[in-house]
Amino acid sequence: MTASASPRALIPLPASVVWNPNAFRLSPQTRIVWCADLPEHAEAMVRITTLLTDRIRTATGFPLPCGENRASDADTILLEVTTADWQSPACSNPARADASSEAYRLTVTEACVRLVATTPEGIFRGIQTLYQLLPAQIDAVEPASDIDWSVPCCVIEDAPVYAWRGMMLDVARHFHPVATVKRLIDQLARFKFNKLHLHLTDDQGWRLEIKSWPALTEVCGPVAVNGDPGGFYTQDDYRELVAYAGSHYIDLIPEIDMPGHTNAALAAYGELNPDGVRRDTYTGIEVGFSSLMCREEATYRFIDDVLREVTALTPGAYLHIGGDEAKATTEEDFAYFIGRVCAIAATYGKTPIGWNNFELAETVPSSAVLQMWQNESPKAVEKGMKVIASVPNRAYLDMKYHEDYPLGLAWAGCVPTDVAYGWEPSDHVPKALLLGIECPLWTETAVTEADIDQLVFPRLLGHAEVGWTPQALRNWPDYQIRLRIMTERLRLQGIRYYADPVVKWD
Ligand code: TNX
Repeated sequence: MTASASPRALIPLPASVVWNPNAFRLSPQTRIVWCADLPEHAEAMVRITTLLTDRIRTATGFPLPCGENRASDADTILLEVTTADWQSPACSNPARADASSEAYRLTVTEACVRLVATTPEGIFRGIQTLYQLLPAQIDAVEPASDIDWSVPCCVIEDAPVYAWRGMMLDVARHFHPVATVKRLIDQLARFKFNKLHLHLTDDQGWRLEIKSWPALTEVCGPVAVNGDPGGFYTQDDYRELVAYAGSHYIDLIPEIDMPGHTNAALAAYGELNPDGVRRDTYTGIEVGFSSLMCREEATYRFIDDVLREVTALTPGAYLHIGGDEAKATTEEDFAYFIGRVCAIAATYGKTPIGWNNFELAETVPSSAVLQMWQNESPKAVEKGMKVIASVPNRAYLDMKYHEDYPLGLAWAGCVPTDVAYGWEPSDHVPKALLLGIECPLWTETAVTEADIDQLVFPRLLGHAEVGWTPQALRNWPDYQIRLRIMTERLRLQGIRYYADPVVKWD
């Protein structure tokens, strides 16, 4: 097979790419080496180098000697973390002073491949680009023969436009096991996402073991929408997910949704209800009927315990506290409640994130983050709060592709693949306040891994580019060509994407 038989495509498109003639060819003698000018980066670089080497060894069957070495000799792939002689690529977003931590420069010549960044995280992002520059068989689980393992010569300078590029998975409406979440993390990493938000609790289910309140998962672990099988993560499972995500430079953001969306807690513990009586478990998909008691200290003892245990499992800076659709809570109670919960999050050293309308509560500090699931949020802008844009008729992965599509909901309209690609978060929030984007997958209708695949792919790839690539470089005709090439790789990996007819596939 020749290189031209396996076209290359980059998603998200880097900030700058210069293609040069000729190619670097992997051979059985190719060495993979790393170096770092700070000793604290050594451990991460060993891990990243091992990940890269294992992947290439599996696909090629080549021995590929690897280790620490500074030399970029012929037939070498060099991964170099340095702050010394290297200016990180300019980031087009003036709001991003920290952009350089994910920036990288990848230089491919006939002799060698050199990937440079100021952090191991930057190297990790750059390696995803290198995979995309290799033939598609790099993703095969069995060694492939007769492949020209070439990488086209180029100079790529790259950094993301937005710091927050996330996806949300609702595991409360339907539970999704550790293996499914890890498989999703693999894909998120390939497309340079850096956040995975897990919606762990809702009216139907409670999916994270809380040792001080065991009935949460005993009673509402097994419950799911439509009476489907449920499940929950033990704290060990959750730690495993945090570590797996972390090794892919993805932060796991836990969400405990409150004061609404809490029927699972109310069904597990009578003491959380005004009459002291446990509520029935719930398998429907209506929203807005449940509320914690906002003026009872019992509620805050519960929340303190839950957030303490969740914090102990969470190395990242953020705790998502929900706050959406609290239709069974009065406005005054809501404001009082949100203020109390933000204060609890602060005692555990975490920055709270909430959905609209939590920003309307006067008690919300301007240091809290709004996850915006409306088209705009004037109050958050007035308060100067940082915003994650999850505009539903663009970013929601659970909206149907088209009216007759069997999976998904349509309350925000349909979201075909071109719409999921062609949006710009700064049309909705001033850029200075935008942390970035998140595309939520609510799972009322997503029961199986195949359901998740079809709702997520290929739309996720469009959001990857919205979050990473400067708007001026994005265009739908060019993207369709790259998407076609990339979906071939998804197919090789067993990802059951939806071949949306709005895409020109041939
Ligand atoms: C709205 S968006 C919700 C969820 C539903 C979703 C279905 C938001 C903060 N809340 O409770 O699952 O719609 O699309």
